[in-house]
Amino acid sequence: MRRFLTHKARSLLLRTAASSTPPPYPLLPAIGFSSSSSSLLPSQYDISYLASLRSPFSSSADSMAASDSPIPLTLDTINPKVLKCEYAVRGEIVTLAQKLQQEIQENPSSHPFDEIIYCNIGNPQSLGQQPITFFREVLALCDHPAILDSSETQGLFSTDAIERAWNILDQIPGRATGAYSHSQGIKGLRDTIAASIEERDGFPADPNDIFLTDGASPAVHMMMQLLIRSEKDGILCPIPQYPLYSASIALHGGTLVPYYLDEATGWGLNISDVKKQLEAAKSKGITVRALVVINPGNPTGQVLAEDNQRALVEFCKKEGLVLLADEVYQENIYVPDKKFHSFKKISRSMGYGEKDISLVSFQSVSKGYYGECGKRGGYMEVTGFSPEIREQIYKVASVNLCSNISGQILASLVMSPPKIGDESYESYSAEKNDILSSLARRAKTLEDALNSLEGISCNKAEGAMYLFPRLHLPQKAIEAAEAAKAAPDAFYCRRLLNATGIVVVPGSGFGQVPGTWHLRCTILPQEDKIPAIVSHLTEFHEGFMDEFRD
Ligand code: DCS
Repeated sequence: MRRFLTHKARSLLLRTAASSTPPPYPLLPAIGFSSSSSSLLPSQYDISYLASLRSPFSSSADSMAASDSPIPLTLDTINPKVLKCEYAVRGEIVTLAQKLQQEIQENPSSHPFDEIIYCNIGNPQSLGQQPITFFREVLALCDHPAILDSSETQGLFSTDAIERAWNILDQIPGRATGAYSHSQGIKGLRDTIAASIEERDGFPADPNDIFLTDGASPAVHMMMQLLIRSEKDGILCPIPQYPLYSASIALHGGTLVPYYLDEATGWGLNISDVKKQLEAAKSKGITVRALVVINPGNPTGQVLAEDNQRALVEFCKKEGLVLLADEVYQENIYVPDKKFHSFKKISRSMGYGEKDISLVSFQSVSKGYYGECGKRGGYMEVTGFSPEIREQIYKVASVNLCSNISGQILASLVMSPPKIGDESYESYSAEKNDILSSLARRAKTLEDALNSLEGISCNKAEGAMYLFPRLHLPQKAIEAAEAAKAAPDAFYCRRLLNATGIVVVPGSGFGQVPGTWHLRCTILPQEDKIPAIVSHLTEFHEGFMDEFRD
């Protein structure tokens, strides 16, 4: 396999390098792109991506002939949808960062920095954020119920954590956390989640509408699997978008239909643009089936105004589109004048019920103040689908048997944390407020620092975990990027990494208005690291601008 893949990767690399200059982002002309088009490669514009495909295999390759390999798979024969799928958050830039990290470990003076700072991914605990004590107490007790009866446990764990663990275990048949559960998740946990949604929104929620999943990602894939029949099926997605959506649409063979968020108005949503894009897609023979909205936004950080939300609900109802509402950042809001309103609450408050709109809301334990990404918990709340379709969703969920039980327990905990009067309440709220207020300060410091730099403009992070500044790059830098066969923002991010050890993701991985360049930087490094990040970023940026000044 080694030599054959190496050979094929190289030949694809050469073929790609020989092709004409590409457009800036492969999904933007997404209306009508098809698996039979020329765009079969993940990023045919990014030569180094293909180079990275062969890197693990390259050592012994050169001396071996390819054609005698018995290995059946080549890049030409695997599912082209897999080749087409891209996921920038863990893409080429991270491969480079890992290489640099290895080099620093082997020789600490090999680079002008002594650590890699991962600002590429929303993974708070990997950067030192501590888990919420109450959640972990309950998880630990559920995982090892034998200690629940021990007298020492009373002194070590809070009484409400012990009580909650008993409650949860009582809801699990045989108290067996190591057993498969119902494919939608443990019923008692779904009851808790439904009750908390009801409390959050002020409208009824049904535990039978909840599907517990291993994070929000599998839930999104499940819905794409249900919706997409062929490349003629389109999904409206915000641009910029979180690349789970473009990746999942590519994997399932559909067409991403972009609608653009308006950077000039703080990444506002203009419903007339959404309508225009829908009409353009229809005129190309695309059947648009659903609209994705991410609120608060990733990578853009905006919190939608209520009237925008109502306009989207109205639009989806009128056009018969399923509304896929990604609400995983519902706890991450940093500005006092904005609040989270679920799309379910908005639609119910407009008087629309199950019969009027098909709506899926995604939630995750990975985000918020809890940041439990590695526990893989989340759910989708599915409303407004007929019983036959619900059965089909259930069938797809059941193919995976069930989501992991710790993730299920955590999903119930984040939706139903300690309440006033519970023993843990004070310490729980202190931990939560510390994290959220620190995130707000970090967002503001980074935003101010970026805005103080020549050629960078950055909208406020009203919510979520990211800043998405625009880079107004000098023409000479754009030409240098072209010469290096990289998108200008990828070129900038690579230079930043090589100079400072800071890992950010080029805007081209999320989609952007053609001809504009951005990067995405998380606000997650611990607060004491922020001043150093700001000074390294500033120093790098000033040097970069001087080097390429027109
Ligand atoms: N939806 C959005 C908007 C996200 O940002 C993420 C993860 C997910 C869904 C899926 O997360 P889970 O599967 O863990 O629930 N955010 C990625 C990101 O942009 N950085 O880190 C991961």
